[in-house]
Amino acid sequence: MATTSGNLRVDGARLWASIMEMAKIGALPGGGCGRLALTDDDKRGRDLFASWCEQAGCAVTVDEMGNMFARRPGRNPDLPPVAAGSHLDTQPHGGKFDGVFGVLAALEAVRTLNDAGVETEAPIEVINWTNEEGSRFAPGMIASGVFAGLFDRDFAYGVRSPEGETLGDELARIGYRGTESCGEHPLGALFEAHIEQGPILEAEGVPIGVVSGAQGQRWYDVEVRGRDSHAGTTPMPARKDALAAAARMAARVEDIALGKAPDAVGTVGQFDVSPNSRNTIPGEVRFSVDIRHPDAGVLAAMDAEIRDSFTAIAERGDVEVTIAQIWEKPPIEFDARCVKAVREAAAGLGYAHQDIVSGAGHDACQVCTVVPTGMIFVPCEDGISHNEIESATPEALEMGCNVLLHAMLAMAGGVPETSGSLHP
Ligand code: HGY
Ligand code: MN
Ligand code: MN
Repeated sequence: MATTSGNLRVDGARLWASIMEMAKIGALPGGGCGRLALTDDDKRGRDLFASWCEQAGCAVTVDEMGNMFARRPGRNPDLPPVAAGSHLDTQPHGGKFDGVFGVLAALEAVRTLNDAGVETEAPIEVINWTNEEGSRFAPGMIASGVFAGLFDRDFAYGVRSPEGETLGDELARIGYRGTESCGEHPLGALFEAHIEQGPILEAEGVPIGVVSGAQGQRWYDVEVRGRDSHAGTTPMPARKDALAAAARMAARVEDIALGKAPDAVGTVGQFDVSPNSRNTIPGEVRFSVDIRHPDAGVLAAMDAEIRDSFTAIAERGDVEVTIAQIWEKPPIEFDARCVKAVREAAAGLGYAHQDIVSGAGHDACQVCTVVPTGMIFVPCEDGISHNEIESATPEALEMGCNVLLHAMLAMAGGVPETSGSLHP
């Protein structure tokens, strides 16, 4: 006899155990995970995820970008599924929870429905999006971006890693270059549960973030070209020192972000020096720039300041600079019905909750342009993420997973008389 879906609760211990099991793949000495997109470890994580989904009675399909969809049938197979998911790829020194929580929380929701014998009106799907992080293949959120029509598939296939491999070749190499056209897979609604990756919820003592939207961001590749020459014999005025100029430019990124406090952030994450020899003045430096702000106009102003100041620094150093913007993501707002379903689920469970804007980018921020989408945040310790020490409590993850389950049920016709439902 199926229980009414209103009193369903997930199995927090099972969710935690699955996250810890996944964390063994690409495990790092500092306790985190290094499962870069489309590496053998990513394949191992995908294979484990697919086996769990099949054990839960789901049919798994893979599209051209390697996005994985695990489908749990509903009463009406013609309705577009209500889905939830995130990503299994990590940063080089990533944590156990970024992305993985969202994928395995969605799987836990399916496991809970199975245990309770609850049949939803619409199918339910669990999704793993390819290459959310964009660390090995930039830009990030590229596969959810192709799904949303924001990137062309062949552009994505041609993106190269720092070692020169293409995304398309690596996808085929690990056996996850599916045949389903990316973007054709119908979705009725999408949810993504994620750790906040920032300090707000923990500081407020609030267990659930009802994510209203996300800030905008721009990514750049910058190249500074000077001239290799001898560190001992080249007088200072005669130098074309690419590193001295690039270092000033990197410092300007921080200054420009600080100048737009409190909301602007600016980061130089990659910095490659050539020939990288202690007694040769560097002739070439390549570095990345990541700037973010909730307001598109302020982002545009930061862009102008970056271009002006980098040009002036290059002239002063008698070097050349090229600034290539490789990605621009405007600020987004999530679908009001999905946000409401998240808020009502948290309230129905008796969990304190607050609205929050995401500082991080997520696959949900791409897919929301074509599918009604919502997100749920849970706190992480000290707001630290993209770091092996990333930490969240089993209790916080269980609460976030319960909210995810009930938000999905509200939209999948699993719970009648819910205002947000797509399937009355
Ligand atoms: O960069 C981001 O915002 C995401 O965490 N990958
Ligand atoms: Mn993430
Ligand atoms: Mn991340």
